[in-house]
Amino acid sequence: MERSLIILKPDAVQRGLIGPILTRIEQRGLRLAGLKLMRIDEALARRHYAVHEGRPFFNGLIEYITSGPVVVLVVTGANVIEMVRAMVGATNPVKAAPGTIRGDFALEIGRNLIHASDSPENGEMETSLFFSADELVELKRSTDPWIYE
Ligand code: IDP
Ligand code: MG
Repeated sequence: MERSLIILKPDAVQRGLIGPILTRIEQRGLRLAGLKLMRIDEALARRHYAVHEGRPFFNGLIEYITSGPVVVLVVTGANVIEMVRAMVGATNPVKAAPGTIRGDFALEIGRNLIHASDSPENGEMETSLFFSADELVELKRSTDPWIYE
């Protein structure tokens, strides 16, 4: 079982895209473990994006991700890291395929709407960065046997 930490970035919230993006995730059948609206402060932003520290876009990235409320969620299941990354599309929306979230809704790399964990290890790390254990649930749905063989 993997966990993917997804962030609907401030541009997604401001543009009224919470619903359309969550709909894709829900319709795919992905299993939610956590979901909340929050503001990312500078300290959390720097920890989350620590790997990019020193890059020319780093300061702009911190400014962007802290510029307004975000929606954060955790989805769980086999292969969710790869599946969610495929749904999100390439980092640069110019290269993102139509049918992906960035390929359908975004134009520029600095306003690319959504974050998703890029490895199972980072999925675990990022989940614990954004959610305490008591904020996460084990969701059982009556539809599960129709989604998982
Ligand atoms: P990812 O979000 O697809 O995993 P990363 O390479 O991990 O992409 O970069 C993290 C975030 O940093 C991107 O989603 C984007 O918001 C921002 N970013 C990355 N490269 C650039 C750039 O060249 N200019 C502006 N922002 C960038
Ligand atoms: Mg990344």
